[in-house]
Amino acid sequence: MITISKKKFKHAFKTKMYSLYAQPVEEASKDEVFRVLCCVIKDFIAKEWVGTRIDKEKAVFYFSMEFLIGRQLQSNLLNLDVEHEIEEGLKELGINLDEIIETEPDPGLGNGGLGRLAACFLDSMASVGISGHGYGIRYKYGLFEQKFVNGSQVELPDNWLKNGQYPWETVRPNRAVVVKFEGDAYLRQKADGNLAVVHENYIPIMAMPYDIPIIGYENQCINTLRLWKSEVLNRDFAEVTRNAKNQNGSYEDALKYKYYAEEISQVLYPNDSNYAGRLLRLKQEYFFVSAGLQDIIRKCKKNKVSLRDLPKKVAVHINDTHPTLCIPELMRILLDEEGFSWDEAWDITTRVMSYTNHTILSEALEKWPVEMIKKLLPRIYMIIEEIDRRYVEYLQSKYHNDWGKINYMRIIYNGEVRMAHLCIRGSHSVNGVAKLHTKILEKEELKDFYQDEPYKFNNKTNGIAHRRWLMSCNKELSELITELIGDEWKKDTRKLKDLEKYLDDKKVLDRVGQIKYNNKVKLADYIYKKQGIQVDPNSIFDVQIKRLHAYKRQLLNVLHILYLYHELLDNPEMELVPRTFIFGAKAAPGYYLAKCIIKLINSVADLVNNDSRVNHKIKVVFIENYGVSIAEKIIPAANVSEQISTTTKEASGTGNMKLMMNGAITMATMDGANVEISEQVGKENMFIFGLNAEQVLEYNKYGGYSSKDLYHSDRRIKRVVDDLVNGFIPGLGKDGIAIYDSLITNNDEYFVLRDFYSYIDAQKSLQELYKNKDLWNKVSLKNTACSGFFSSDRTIEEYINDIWFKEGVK
Ligand code: B1H
Repeated sequence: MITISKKKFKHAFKTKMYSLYAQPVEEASKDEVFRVLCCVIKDFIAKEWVGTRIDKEKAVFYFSMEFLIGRQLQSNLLNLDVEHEIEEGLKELGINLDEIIETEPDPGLGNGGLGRLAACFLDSMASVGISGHGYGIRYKYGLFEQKFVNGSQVELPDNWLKNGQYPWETVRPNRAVVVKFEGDAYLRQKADGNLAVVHENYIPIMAMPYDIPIIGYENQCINTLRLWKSEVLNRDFAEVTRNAKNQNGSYEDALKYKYYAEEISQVLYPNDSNYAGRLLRLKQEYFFVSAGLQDIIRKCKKNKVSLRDLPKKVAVHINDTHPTLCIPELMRILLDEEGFSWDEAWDITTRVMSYTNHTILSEALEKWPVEMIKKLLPRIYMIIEEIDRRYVEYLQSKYHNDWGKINYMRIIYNGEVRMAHLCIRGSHSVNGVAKLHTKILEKEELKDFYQDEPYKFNNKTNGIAHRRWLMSCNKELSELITELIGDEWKKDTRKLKDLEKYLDDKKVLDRVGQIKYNNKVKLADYIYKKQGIQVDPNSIFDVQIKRLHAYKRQLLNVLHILYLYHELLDNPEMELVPRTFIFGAKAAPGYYLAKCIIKLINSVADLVNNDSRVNHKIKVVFIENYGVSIAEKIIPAANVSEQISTTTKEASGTGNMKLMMNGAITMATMDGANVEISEQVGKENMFIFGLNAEQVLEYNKYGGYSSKDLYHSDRRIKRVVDDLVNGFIPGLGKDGIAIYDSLITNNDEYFVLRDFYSYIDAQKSLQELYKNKDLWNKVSLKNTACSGFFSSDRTIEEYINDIWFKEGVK
């Protein structure tokens, strides 16, 4: 049992301050206080954090290129249930805990939803008490820091480790492993006539593990997020170079080797939902996959687990296709190092592996050139070829040489390795991340695979860690909930339903409104301090926070703002409830259209915010450098949650769930998990608009609709579109032309104009509801009450029951 009394804490804190910094508490900087606090907490949990249990129970290893864990201090204090003692103890030492919380760096080791989902899953695995761990990369630089210069996005490096070591991590040199790249791989006949695999002249890279504790909620369970850093081998690295490729290794070669090694974990690729087929990315993928699997095999041996029993003891989860190489890498270990036959190794591998698909966007599907894999990973390539050969043999016998189908499904085709196909073939489970998404996978995108092996497919609707996204970011609302229904909801969010008893209780509704208002005041304060814009907490806070992508349609939102601007200028007496439009979004640095849209939003913000005819009615704020810790400030203050992607394109979304849980009302297309939000809360308690999935799929069969016809036939649509190119928006310049072209010249691939009126109508209804304060607060509370389904604890229970611990894979 972990208990920390105030007295014990203060003593430990002062002692640690001396041992680390040789100074009394009064002389410490905030950063020093933060670091000492982390060390004290780590000392307290040291006994419980014993490392991974594999022997007694099954362990889950979640492989992901991204873990967007956010700040850890507050969430660790909450999960350990020691927030109060530590806050009070610090106060007596003259330290304000909230200020210390704000000094923690936010590790941006992910792009968006996929990376944050992995972090929520870690939290939930520990909180439901399973042995579930993360494997990833310790990027030296996380997702870039975003700055706006003249309204355009500029990227700065995210040097999150600049103040020294990350205080939550522990480096474990005795667990380092070697990962082998390049060289020559071939089969050689041994003296006994059997074949042996030779892999020689390779480049050895050291994978150094850095462990971060993942603390379960009030349950003593502490799991590990193990992130690997790439380094030169710990020997004289000039010698390594000599022994490897270059027989006469020079100083220069040694430096090249050092660069080669360290480059691998240098920086996170900043492309959300987009595949960049670069060699370095492939190196990253194999690097952490190989390190992680070697680590698992080592743990099994240490715990005397027979590798035949691997599927009973270990589940490996592949988070999108990025860790696909888990499949051939485990095959390699079992075949080459452990002496299993192909059939035995394949049986073990497929029973261990499971895979989640996170997107159907074609630009996100990983396909690696055969030549690249062959050169970088010669032995792995041989194994992939054999998997493909056997797969084709199977398909041939089943589909009678239907080569159209076989070529469509096989793994290696047209000089490329299709990672999703390898994942499906090599796993026992394939899941989508929301009902609609899974249905589209089964009926459209992966139809042939579903028909071939339907039992592998299943849905796991995403979820969010309600501890971070309600209990810690919105304390006031959490306290009200507990006051009304007790605190069982903290361990079982379905209990939030009990709030429905209060839907007609005027006093409760007033308090719900007051709490939202208080949160809005705090956010308004933050916006003013950070960006110098004054916003009115009485206005509707209308929030769209997510990566910038054409399919997410921030453009639809800003065109609506332009539309309102015109309407107000035309008719100054028009009735409009004051609104603050809040955006937060990073664009991938190479995504031109997305960057143009950022420029557009900032230019419209300048235009509107500085026009005294309208700026008491509409304000536009684009919050710089959106990320986890800024989300924690925005979400509790949101009235409206914009979830307006082109239907079929957003696999799930998770921001939608966070906002709903905090009482924001959703403006949505019937896309991704919005469909399930509507099932939970009822369509009448959100605002739904736009084309449905069938309509979008039907249009797409025939090349879309005609945006030009719509543009020429509708005066108000033409007006806002023309604004993009006629100088109406000062400072926009050529960026407007690219957006115009995407809408008109290139026929509006994402149906922005097609959904425009439907969106405007829905926005009008929303405004009507806001005018009725009691009704608005009622719908807000109803949303919180119905959000329990979206806890990632529920999602993780489903993964446990249907995928990881399922009979047959045990
Ligand atoms: C999601 C990604 C993604 N889907 C490639 N796909 C990446 C793909 O760096 N890359 O190469 C990075 C990210 N991310 C998101 O996953 C979906 O768009 C969301 O709808 C979903 O909620 C989230 C979690 O499942």
